[in-house]
Amino acid sequence: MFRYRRYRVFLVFAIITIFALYKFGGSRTWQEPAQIVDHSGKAGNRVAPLTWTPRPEIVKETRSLDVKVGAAETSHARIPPPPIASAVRPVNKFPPAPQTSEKPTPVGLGDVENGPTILPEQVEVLIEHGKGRVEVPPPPSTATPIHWVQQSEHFPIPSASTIQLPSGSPKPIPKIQYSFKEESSNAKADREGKLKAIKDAFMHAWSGYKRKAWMKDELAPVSGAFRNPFNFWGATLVDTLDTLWIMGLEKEFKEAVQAVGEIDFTTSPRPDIPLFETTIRYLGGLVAAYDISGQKYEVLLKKAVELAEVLMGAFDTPNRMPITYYFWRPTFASQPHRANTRVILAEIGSLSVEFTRLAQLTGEPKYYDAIARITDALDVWQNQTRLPGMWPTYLDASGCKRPEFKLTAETTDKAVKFVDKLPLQTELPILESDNEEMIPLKLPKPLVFVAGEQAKGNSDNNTEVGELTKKEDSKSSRKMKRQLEVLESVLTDAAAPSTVESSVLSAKTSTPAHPECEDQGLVSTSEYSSESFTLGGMSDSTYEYLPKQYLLLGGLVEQYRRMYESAMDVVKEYIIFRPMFPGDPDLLFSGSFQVSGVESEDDKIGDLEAEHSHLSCFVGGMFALGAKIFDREEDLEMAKKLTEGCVYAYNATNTGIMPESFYVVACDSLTHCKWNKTKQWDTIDPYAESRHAVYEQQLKKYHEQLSSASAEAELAASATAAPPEMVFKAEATPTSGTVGLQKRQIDLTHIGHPKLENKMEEEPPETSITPSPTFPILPILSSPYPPLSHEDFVKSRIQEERLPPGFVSIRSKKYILRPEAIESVWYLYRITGDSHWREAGWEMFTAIQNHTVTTFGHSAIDDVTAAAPELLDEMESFWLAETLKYFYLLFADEGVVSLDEWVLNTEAHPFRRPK
Ligand SMILES: *C1O[C@H](CO)[C@@H](O)[C@H](O)[C@H]1NC(C)=O
Ligand SMILES: *[C@@H]1O[C@H](CO)[C@@H](O)[C@H](O)[C@H]1NC(C)=O
Ligand SMILES: *[C@@H]1O[C@H](CO)[C@@H](O)[C@H](O)[C@H]1NC(C)=O
Ligand SMILES: *[C@@H]1O[C@H](CO)[C@@H](O)[C@H](O)[C@H]1NC(C)=O
Ligand SMILES: *[C@@H]1O[C@H](CO)[C@@H](O)[C@H](O)[C@H]1NC(C)=O
Repeated sequence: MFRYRRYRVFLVFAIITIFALYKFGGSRTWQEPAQIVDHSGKAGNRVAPLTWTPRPEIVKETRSLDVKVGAAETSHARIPPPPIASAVRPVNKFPPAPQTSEKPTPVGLGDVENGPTILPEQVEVLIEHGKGRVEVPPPPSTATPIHWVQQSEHFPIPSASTIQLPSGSPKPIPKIQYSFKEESSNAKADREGKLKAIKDAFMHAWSGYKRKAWMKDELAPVSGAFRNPFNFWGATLVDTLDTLWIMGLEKEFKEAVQAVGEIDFTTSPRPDIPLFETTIRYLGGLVAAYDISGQKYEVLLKKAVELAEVLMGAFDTPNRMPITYYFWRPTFASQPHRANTRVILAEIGSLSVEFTRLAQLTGEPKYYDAIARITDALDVWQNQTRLPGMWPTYLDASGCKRPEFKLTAETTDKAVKFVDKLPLQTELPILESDNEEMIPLKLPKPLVFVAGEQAKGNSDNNTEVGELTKKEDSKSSRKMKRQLEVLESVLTDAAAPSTVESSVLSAKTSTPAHPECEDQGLVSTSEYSSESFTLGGMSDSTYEYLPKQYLLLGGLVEQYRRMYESAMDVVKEYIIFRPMFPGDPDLLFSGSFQVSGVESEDDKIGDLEAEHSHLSCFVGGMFALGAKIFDREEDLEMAKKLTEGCVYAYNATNTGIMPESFYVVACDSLTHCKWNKTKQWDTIDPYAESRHAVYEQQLKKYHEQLSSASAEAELAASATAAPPEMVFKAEATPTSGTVGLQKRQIDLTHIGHPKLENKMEEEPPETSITPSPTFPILPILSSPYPPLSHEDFVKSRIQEERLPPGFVSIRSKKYILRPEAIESVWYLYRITGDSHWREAGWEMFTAIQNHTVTTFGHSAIDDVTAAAPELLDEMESFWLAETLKYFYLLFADEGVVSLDEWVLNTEAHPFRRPK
């Protein structure tokens, strides 16, 4: 205690420093209180700062285990597949119309008559993809399922300011599809044979789903088990509806539509709804199935509206930017929230076509308003990002700019008081978060400081709950962040004492007050950390939806064209690159561009990362579509080379399937490039020189130690008259010509390679001065290993990683049945009419079919470079919704889902374009 007091000043200073660093450098994820919008309808009229309201419910609702559970273990108590007619689950009530004056209904009430929807034998576990994390729903015995309840909005849009769908007749848009000629009967027979093979593959997987996972989110295609990562609403069922129709499987379609009628979108064992995935898979699936089947199956639209009403709650924030992981249960949803300070671009930027089509079909403008506001916000920000024209993968959507933190005498005083109140071990509260994703997080008891008074800790049951976005930082940094947030609240409160007092008084609780926000638009998550700009994962469909939304709106909103064109001009300059491969094929890849937060000296904006990922293979199709509708001829040439890049990457591996993500060497120019092996080798092994330099140093030191040890030994020997020769046994020769890599080399060159890591376990040989009874014990000396030569190193990397020619490394060797490559191949075929694309697509199909087919369906595989990859027992809903649909459409008559009549969302769901 005494020492603690003595070092208090330093501690205070350190904390303030850390805080300041954090404040101006970090990103924040908490939900902030909002400025209240007057409920009487005077939008924007600030009344009082809200207090930070506790949300105690969630923490009880979720239990989580960090247990690895094989898929097979999840399959207990499978529900039998159809007949559907006998499974009489009550169809849920159509959600009530929005009622602004109505108080939220208490949890679960009004659904009692329906009984629990989770039956004891239905207890299932939810597995997050690739994480092995398991979430257990609340015990079914206690379950009266909690239902979503229509909330009155905290931040309503006055009906006069609702953004309306554009009116007027659609503008003429250039024809997209090639004018196909009549085919020969030979060609027709060949094509139909292929079409049948694809349809057979589809039926194989669809029957497996029906038999083993009916109405579950996903089939586990090897074990015959199932998973429910998408709210237990039957993701595969809904996602596949329109594929059934397109393939002419009318009986199957009707059966599936009937099952859709039984889905209850107002409840789920999962506490949050992933807004983006739910929109593209479920909402898109329902709306497209309704559209493509001639708008005759009303239940599809009814269910789409039921779901959309739930999702609309996520948009009830002060700036109307949605909460991307929406905690829908009434206790939480009824409170005001802000959008997150760290949001993934694609998750906020690609909701537009689904909500727009729903608005068109229902005539309800609020669905269009919801996404038009996001477009407007992206539009305003587009030319002000660090790479103007594009948006970074992460952004702050909260709309809340924190007041500047100023260090004053008073602030320091508060900090001193804060430190005094810390537990004796001077540790800030340790916060728990034992899961990576979507699990509510306990916040520390808030500490409140009122000028001149003692600190009050909150009562134990007033635990705060925060949300975590997916793909968060590491645990420890998160913990640090939370601790600093507590501090921040203390310090910023101190900076505005009157606010603290008044809000504490008005709330009559010990909930901490928060500083008011200044309004702001979409901004970077942090001023100083680096940002990534890409068309790949986390950004992709935001760009993809710009031309698609233009089409869906009949060309009546120029904004989408403008945004697309200014983005693509930047993309062509910074993101698209030509990869260097032996034989100099003329291909293009879409990589990513890293912009650091610190200004560089040499005017460099940032660095290209020559990565190519399967997700970014959609780019060719987008470029081709944009080229046609916006009359950008040059883009069509790029589209061909981009799509050719993916075809090339498929053909490059042992399986004939492209890996999830890999690195290559980028050429300096898009037009000229010569294969340079030296350059590839240098990229694979950039540390050869320093590796040798370190070795020389170590060798020098070793010899020095050895001779000093020898000298000591000699001294000892002369003192004891022992024969001095013994000493020289110590000079063991270092082993040369080692095959494996050793620790020191790896330390420098390690790039996360498990197979090499194993070799590090071998200890280097040790030489020591052999002690004799008359000798003093001398130090043990290790001789350094000679490092691998540049050539040996590179060759062993290429061999061990099975790197195809020209590859530098493979970040993920998986193939998880993704559609993006065949998607672009299909667009290119429909747009250019070149049969080359059909040939390329058929190669892809046979390769995928050969390596992924299982007893019950098709499975993701672990390693596309292996001769016989392992099956991962996963079959995402997009396999039936997208991948097989695009394969089918490639060989179907070109009039089926013509691009001049339909626009497809990012999950391959076709919406009818206005005529
Ligand atoms: C928790 O809150 C309830 C009322 O909300 C109160 O009666 C109880 O004493 C509190 N528990 C603790 C530990 O403070
Ligand atoms: C952004 O910049 C592009 C190109 O410089 C321009 O065409 C576009 O109009 C700008 N957008 C806005 C909203 O200023
Ligand atoms: C695929 O790769 C092989 C070599 O592995 C090559 O001979 C063949 O021409 C390639 N096919 C295409 C279509 O590029
Ligand atoms: C090949 O790459 C190396 C290393 O980047 C470079 O020094 C060399 O000049 C290149 N050779 C040619 C022919 O461009
Ligand atoms: C797929 O398998 C068939 C028959 O086993 C074989 O003829 C064909 O070459 C394989 N295709 C690919 C791309 O692996």
